[in-house]
Amino acid sequence: MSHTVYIGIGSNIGDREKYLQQALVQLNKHEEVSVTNISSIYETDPVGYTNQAAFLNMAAELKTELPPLELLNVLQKIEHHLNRKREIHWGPRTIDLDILLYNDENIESEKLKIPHPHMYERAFVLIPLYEVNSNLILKTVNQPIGEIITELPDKEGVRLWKKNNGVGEFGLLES
Ligand code: PH2
Ligand code: MG
Ligand code: MG
Repeated sequence: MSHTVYIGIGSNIGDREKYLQQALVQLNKHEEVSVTNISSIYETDPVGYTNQAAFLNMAAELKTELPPLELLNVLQKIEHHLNRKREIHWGPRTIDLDILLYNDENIESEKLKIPHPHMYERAFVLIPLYEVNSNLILKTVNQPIGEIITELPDKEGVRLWKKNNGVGEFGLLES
């Protein structure tokens, strides 16, 4: 059975767009993962640790046969491959790949929490995610995603940077 997964992607070091693009291409190349929808790219003010450069953020929908921890492992390998260093908590990074939702599952392990525990308060996560699937209902708060976004305070920190013109964007369908 194929699982439906939503991920958040971010970068604020170096050629940010290229890191997003390479992460998606590498994910889609994996035999047991397909990227089925992507958002536009947004430029976003840093949240949490604010003394760092602006991020590019986006969201993607995946279909995969992999169970959650194996998918996490694939994402971490791609982060490593794209030169991710773990230094400051919430600090600058070439690439960050976060699992937001995995089907409707709730997972609470040391390595992985799904739904992503901070996603409900973050406009840089929810605005791109809404673009990927505007029908999502976030079970933990039992609210449609559009309603949560309406109530979010910091939306002006999220600005459309490059509009997505279809899933063929970023060369995803080329390999
Ligand atoms: N990621 C963080 C902390 N702060 N701020 C923005 N704008 N975008 C991010 O992706 C981000 C952040 C930790 O993962
Ligand atoms: Mg993150
Ligand atoms: Mg992360």
